[in-house]
Amino acid sequence: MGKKGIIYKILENHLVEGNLIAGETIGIKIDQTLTQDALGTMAYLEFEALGVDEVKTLSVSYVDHNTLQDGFENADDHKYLQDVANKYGIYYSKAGNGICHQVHVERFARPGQTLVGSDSHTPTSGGVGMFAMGVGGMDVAASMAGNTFYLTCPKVINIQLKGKLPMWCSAKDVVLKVLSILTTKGNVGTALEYTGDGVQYLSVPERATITNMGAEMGVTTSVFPSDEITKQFLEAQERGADWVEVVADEDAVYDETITIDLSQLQPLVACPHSPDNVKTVAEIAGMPVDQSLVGSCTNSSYRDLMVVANMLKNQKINPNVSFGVAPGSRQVLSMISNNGALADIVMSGARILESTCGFCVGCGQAPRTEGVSLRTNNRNYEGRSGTKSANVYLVSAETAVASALTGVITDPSTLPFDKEPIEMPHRFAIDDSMIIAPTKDKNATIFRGPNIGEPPANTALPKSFEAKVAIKVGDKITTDHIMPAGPYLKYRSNIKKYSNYVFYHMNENFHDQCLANTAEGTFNVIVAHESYGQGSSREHAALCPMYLGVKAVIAKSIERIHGDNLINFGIMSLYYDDEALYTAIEENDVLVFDDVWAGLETGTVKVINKTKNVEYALQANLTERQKDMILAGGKLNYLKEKNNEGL
Ligand code: MIC
Ligand code: SF4
Repeated sequence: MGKKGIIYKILENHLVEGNLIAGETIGIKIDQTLTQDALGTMAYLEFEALGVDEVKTLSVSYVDHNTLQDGFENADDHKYLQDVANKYGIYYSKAGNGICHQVHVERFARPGQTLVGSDSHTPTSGGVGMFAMGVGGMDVAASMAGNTFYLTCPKVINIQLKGKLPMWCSAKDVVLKVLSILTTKGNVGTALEYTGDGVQYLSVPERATITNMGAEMGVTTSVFPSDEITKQFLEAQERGADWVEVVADEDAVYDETITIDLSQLQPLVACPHSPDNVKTVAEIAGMPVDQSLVGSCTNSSYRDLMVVANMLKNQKINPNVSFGVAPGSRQVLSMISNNGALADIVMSGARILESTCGFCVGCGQAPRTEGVSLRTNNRNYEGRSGTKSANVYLVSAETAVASALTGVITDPSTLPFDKEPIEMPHRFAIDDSMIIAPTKDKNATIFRGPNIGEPPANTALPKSFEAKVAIKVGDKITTDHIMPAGPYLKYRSNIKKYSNYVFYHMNENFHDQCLANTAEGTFNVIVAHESYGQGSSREHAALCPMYLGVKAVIAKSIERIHGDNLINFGIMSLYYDDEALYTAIEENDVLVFDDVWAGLETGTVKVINKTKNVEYALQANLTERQKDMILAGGKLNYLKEKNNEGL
């Protein structure tokens, strides 16, 4: 047959329903799932609500986000997660074992298989040739229960990598280059497949850096081939048996091809406040730096930390810079401590941080007021660092260290020394003692601290109702805008409490206004423009608005994971093309939804703006299944109804 790329080959092997035609809905079998704690508690509460006695997938529950423990909440959540994992057959990776995506690549990811994870950077495992997607917690719960996973069959862009990177460029510069081309908008329904002769020069961790940041483009997934390099990596992880070759057919057909000549790349940087605001480091060189941090699931592998250590050997961090390093996993940390690299990092004046998400999700290391912070992570949304006025620049480990040494933003290729080549280890340090295998004891009791609530129930969508425009927002609203993380992260298991912070940094009164509207018998809607719901897969950005009586998001376009989360919680996503609608509609306008059921049936929902006295025809774009979920008031109700009917 021929003509297939890696992505369609994997999808074909997992296809349960539909045809592999870009844009069509397909159902696939899921082999593996992952969760992290900040979204895991809700996902497992949802899984429990489905009433299944054991997971049907290879599933891993990681604790890496909420590890600050400045109160009982995090520790309570950890205990709940460990108990649930043990009972239902899920591996539990304890706090301290590392960041979910780094550890998953090391210990679990398998070429040719499918993975869904309740974290938008799940495609990191695409670095070993896996079809890995970030999804909402409810979708992970449904997959663990053995349900088919439905997605829009993506169109595939082939990124052809040619040649070899210059000495001071690395994988981060490659993905920033791709971001500068594809941007963070308009990539819904697209997947990226990396091929070309340049691939052979990239190690698995470097490939994982690249697939990781596909999340920032909003693509469905990014995948590298599984080749000799993958085989060597898995063998070095004592997982040689997990290797299979997954490569594209020579004459594979793609929807589009982008060629990147690696040899022509320069060190790049994503400037505030969007990962696609890409410039060359040389363009902004010389700007004083307050903070520089290496870590996160993007750049914290053994390879990255060895680059850091080699560059810092016998050097001192500039006195004006606070330099921190968070090794991505316990494996990485143990290897750099055993080979002496950690000592080189410590002696340079670096701060050693825990192997967790930490600063990347705004838990600690907030920069000073208007500070300049260089970070190797993947998101520099305004305020995510914990300091609204700070300017966060996303860079490679090489650029982060070069700048920490000089005190100003520095292109590493201007340093007066050469970069030492990094050899990938023939054997990684393997010790899975912090990954607890489940006993599947059906009678085990599950600890539920006071922070753990029930997932809030929604009711079926009313046929006709009135709703107020509770907020009107602009382009590229991220789920960090909708549902801030940082200090509020610990309330993820407590929807009532967390709902206080919906849109908190945009309108502090959003929560109170919404509840005041519902008390008067009026629901709420959110009006947005392009690319609503970028970034994190946090389903709380749908779940908490649902709790506040939001029935619809009216937008020009909505990003994939968030769009699915809205449907999972019974919130209609309704689309317009007409710019005039967006210009005229205002906060507090009263909208009348009359026989919305009929509208969902035809695909066009008619809404009367009673305040402005005009009628809108909004597009619903729902599949039959999605429509049924909306009518049922969300996926949980839908799946329960389906199970009761024996479907
Ligand atoms: C992120 O990087 O934004 C997070 C925190 O990992 C999120 C998950 C979350 O909000 O818990 C993500 O990427 O999905
Ligand atoms: Fe954690 Fe940051 Fe990666 Fe999200 S992007 S999983 S917060 S390290």
